[in-house]
Amino acid sequence: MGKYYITTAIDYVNAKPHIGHAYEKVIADVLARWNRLNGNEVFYLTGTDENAQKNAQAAKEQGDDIQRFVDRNVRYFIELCKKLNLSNDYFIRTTEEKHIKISQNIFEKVLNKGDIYKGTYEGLYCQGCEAFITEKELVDGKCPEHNKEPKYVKEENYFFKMSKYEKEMLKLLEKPGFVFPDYRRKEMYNRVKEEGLKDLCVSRKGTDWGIELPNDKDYSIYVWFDALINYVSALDYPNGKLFKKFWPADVHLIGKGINWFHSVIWPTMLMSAEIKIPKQIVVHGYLTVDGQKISKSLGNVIDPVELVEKYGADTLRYVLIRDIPFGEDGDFSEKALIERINSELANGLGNLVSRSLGMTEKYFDEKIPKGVNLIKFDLSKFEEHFEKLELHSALSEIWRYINECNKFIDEKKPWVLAKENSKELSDVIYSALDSIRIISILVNPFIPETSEKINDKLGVKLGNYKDTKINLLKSGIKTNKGDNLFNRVE
Ligand code: ME8
Repeated sequence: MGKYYITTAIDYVNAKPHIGHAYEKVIADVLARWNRLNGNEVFYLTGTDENAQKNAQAAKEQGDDIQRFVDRNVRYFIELCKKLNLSNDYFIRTTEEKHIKISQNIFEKVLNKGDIYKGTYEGLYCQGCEAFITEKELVDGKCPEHNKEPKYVKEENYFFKMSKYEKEMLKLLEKPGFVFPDYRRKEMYNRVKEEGLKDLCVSRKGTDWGIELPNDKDYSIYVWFDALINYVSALDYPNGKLFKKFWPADVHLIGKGINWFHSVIWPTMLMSAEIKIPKQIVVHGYLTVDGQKISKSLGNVIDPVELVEKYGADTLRYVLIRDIPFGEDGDFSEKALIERINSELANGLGNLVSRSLGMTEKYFDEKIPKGVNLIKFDLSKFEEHFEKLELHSALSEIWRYINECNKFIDEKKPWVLAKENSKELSDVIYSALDSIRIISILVNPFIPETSEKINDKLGVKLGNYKDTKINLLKSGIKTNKGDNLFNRVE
């Protein structure tokens, strides 16, 4: 049995969560559950990035006390985890005492190593990114990510000698592996190669929000420096049991806009602090809504919690994964969601389960008949897709299997076999039920609640991935058809 530590980005709490946040958390949950299914010991971390100036700014704009504002918004993110049925093992808040202490410890470690010095910062700062930004990165004088003009700042500040780690960084990014998809690695490699690594400003002066510098009360730690540390503070670095067991992380899952922070800044911080670097940074694309960038001013910010309340967690989880090839940008629309519910969830999977259990009820007195599974399906493609993080293709493989099963029933016509008193009937029904059992395992990482419901109907327990072999379903168990898994939406 191996270990698997997966993290998501921690979200800013200047507003409620949006569908992009939900998307990332669902992908991480699919990977966490897939690893548990394969017998690994998993730690799945998510949480909130609370020390940012933009959080403080948003509170002030709403005339609220910062702490109260942040506490209130964090609740929406915790609620989202529950609503989406995420299996996270911890939810870190960067205003937690332990995180504050550990961030200060690491800052001090880097300082004592001689990797932090005082200097003057003069330049542009984008509050949306919470990052210093160069003229070169601007488009029409604005930050392209946030479409806002950056602020000019001139401050005496503390700097981290990131430049010292340039060679080591190039070596890390030189070959495929550290960043996935590989074109995201190349982007980072080329940027370091072309621009070189400059020292990084790691403090902000005179702010009334944020973690105090351990060596200077007039400053707070630059929010990205503390935010990245969440991945080790959550595990109680340096002596915690969790840290010893789970670090280095197997996957930091993040969106494409924050790749530089994770694939370049974070490793250099770790190199300086003499902590092992994570195994892989996995970068997903951005969601648009009805073809447009998610933005408050466009008024297209969809509340993922409302979607779950309307359609159910599994439906939203399914659609988010099914519609978007991993790594690419993708679009979310309620119309596309409804189409998928009707065709793939209600008709495809829902129909297979309800007709198979209905016939078990009718012909076998609600008991699983003796038989052999005649439906052959090769899972190697499914596994391959999963390993390559082609999650949308892994799902379409499962649906290929579901369609095979439905076709098998259509062709065998159990209702005719029943009339003819044919011996084949029990094999046909057994085939459908045993296949449904296997499908309940396959879909488990994606739509866990549905997976459980199928198991309840069959009267079995989920089992591990290795139980996806055929003919493991025991006969004689009492089944329970119950309600439809999904209802059609008109
Ligand atoms: O960046 N589609 O927080 P955040 C998909 N606090 N993903 C999106 C997205 C979209 N439209 N918009 C944003 C931060 N994301 C920092 C992270 S980690 C130590 C600190 C992704 O709330 C984004 O790329 O702005 C990031 O991975 C996550 O959502 C949180 O974004």
